Amino acid sequence: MVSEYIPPKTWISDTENGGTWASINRPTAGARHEQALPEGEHPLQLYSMGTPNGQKVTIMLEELLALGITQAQYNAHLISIGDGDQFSSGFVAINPNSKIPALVDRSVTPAVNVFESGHILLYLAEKFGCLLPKDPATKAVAMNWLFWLQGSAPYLGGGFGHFYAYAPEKMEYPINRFTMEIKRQLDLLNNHLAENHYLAGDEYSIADIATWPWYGNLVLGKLYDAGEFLDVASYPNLLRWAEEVSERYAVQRGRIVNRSWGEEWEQVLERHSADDIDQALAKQPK
Ligand SMILES: N[C@@H](CCC(=O)N[C@@H](CS)C(=O)NCC(=O)O)C(=O)O
Repeated sequence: MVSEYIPPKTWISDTENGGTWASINRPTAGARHEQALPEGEHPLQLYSMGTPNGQKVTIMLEELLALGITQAQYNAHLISIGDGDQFSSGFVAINPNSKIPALVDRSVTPAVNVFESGHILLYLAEKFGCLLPKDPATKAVAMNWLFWLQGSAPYLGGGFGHFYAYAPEKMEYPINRFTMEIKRQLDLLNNHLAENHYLAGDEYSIADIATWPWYGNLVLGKLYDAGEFLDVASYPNLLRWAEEVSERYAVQRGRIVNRSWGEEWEQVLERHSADDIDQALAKQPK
């Protein structure tokens, strides 16, 4: 296929590209409107949405609470990215990159702003001394996979997911290009998980917490509705891991926080206490 598009000498932003997220895209950074962020009573304030990047942090916080770490109590405020909440002056002051998730740790003075989901996981693991292996060699394996995820998931979300699910039309070239890469990534995870129970070996860690919302949800058919297209049944070790992680109490809780779509029982728009999640889960059909 030969493209009829001839790029101009210098690109200018003068067209609507029509994709699902087109209305929020602009080629400039910085705040677009003045608005302060809400604040709750807990030491940790999370500003997020229940996308895979958002789920990483709410699953982490629920894992910490399940371990009995009460200092991990948090308020999770919804940042609706389709409505442009990430461009408010309050959000940009915490994360100049205008992407969810962003965390404010008010348990220290001055308060610490943390952005980039992988960094938030590492920050919390180090702050509370858990979910990151202590042995240096095993810690290095966990960090390898955490950094792998942060570098690889954009090919899944911004590449495959964008062209397969969100682009205004189905285009063969980008879908083929990103499907090739995603199937290579799935094969990589499947091979690694044939030899390892979790990504860093025997210990469940922030590497699993970062990876499950993307690749776990994908192979369980909960992301882009692409299970059949990607033939996920051909990755049995990855499926075994995805199912096992999805059964964790903290994962079942964290995955529904700041979520504004899906079934009613899986939408906890804002989480200010454990009760907000309990009430939603109670509505889950048995
Ligand atoms: N590398 C970032 C990516 C975060 C990200 O892409 N967030 C998306 C939602 S999953 C977002 O906020 N998009 C809004 C926008 O692009 O304006 C991280 O891991 O935190």
